[in-house]
Amino acid sequence: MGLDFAGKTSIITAITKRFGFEEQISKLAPTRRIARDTFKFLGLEFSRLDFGGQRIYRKDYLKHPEKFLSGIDLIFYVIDAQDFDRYIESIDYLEEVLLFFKEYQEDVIVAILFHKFDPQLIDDVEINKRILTLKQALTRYSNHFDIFFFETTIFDIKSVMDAFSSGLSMLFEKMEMVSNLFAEISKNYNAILISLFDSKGITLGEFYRPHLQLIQKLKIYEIYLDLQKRIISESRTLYEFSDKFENGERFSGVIEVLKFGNLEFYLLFIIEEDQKDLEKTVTLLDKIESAKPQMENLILQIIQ
Ligand SMILES: Nc1nc2c(ncn2[C@@H]2O[C@H](COP(=O)(O)OP(=O)(O)OP(=O)(O)O)[C@@H](O)[C@H]2O)c(=O)[nH]1
Ligand SMILES: [Mg+2]
Repeated sequence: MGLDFAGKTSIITAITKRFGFEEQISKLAPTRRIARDTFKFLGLEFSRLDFGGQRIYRKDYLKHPEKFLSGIDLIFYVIDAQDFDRYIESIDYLEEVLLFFKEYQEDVIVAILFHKFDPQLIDDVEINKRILTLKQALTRYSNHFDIFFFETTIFDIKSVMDAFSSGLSMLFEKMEMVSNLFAEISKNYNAILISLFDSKGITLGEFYRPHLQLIQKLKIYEIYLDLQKRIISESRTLYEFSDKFENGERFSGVIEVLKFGNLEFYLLFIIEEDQKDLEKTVTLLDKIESAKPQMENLILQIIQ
């Protein structure tokens, strides 16, 4: 939900396509009423509702909230972070939506997306200040709701996928286990990153080496997206690779496909390369690969 032009349909398009969505997004028309679709995650089917945000639709939803809002488990509320002039209008709408949930159904999870936070704005003082002020104003809802904030932009697909994955993971308490386990495992491998994705690229859990730079995360994610495509087209279950960051630091990685019935997951493991002793790196990769049954066991516990 969110005002018209906030970027809701763009976000859904980006999440669904993941590649080459730019052209489609540049031509989106305003959503008429509610656009519904479904997607699967961990074998469960979810309904997704894209609430057209034009004023006349908003009025309608708020007039009969029980008809439109009942049964919703998770809201992604999208705010156009660049449009300062409409912050108040956007918060007013959010407030009215939350009022319904406060009265009738308190267990909704609310993810607030400060969207259109485009790469060139990351260090912009003005927008950062404005977003911070909004966050402070919104924390008063945390007495009643689980409320979370994200900065997103379609120019960084990872930011959108992260917000979506985090939102979904809040519906699955056990998913916390994955990230906790990865943090534990990482110590034995000098890991730069360990991530578990479903086939649509939703993150089930991840560990990053502390202080890993954003640009390095994005580099890894890009490689991952590319290799995942290749794994599917070549029907592989394992892919090893080696690459380097802009600062010259080299890393080795392995992607493993884990299958459960018709569900598929992708485990991405990235470790530092030991330049002086490459044999050590190879041994580590072998160790990771031999831990596959353990990983499968863990995922089985989560999806059951
Ligand atoms: N700069 C920038 N523009 C974006 C971003 N995401 C979406 N847009 C643009 O914002 C405009 C509105 O996007 P939509 O996704 O149609 O907005 P909406 O929230 O679905 O609007 P309604 O359907 O009317 O409720 C489009 O021109 C998009 O190209 C972003 O991250 N950054
Ligand atoms: Mg729309």
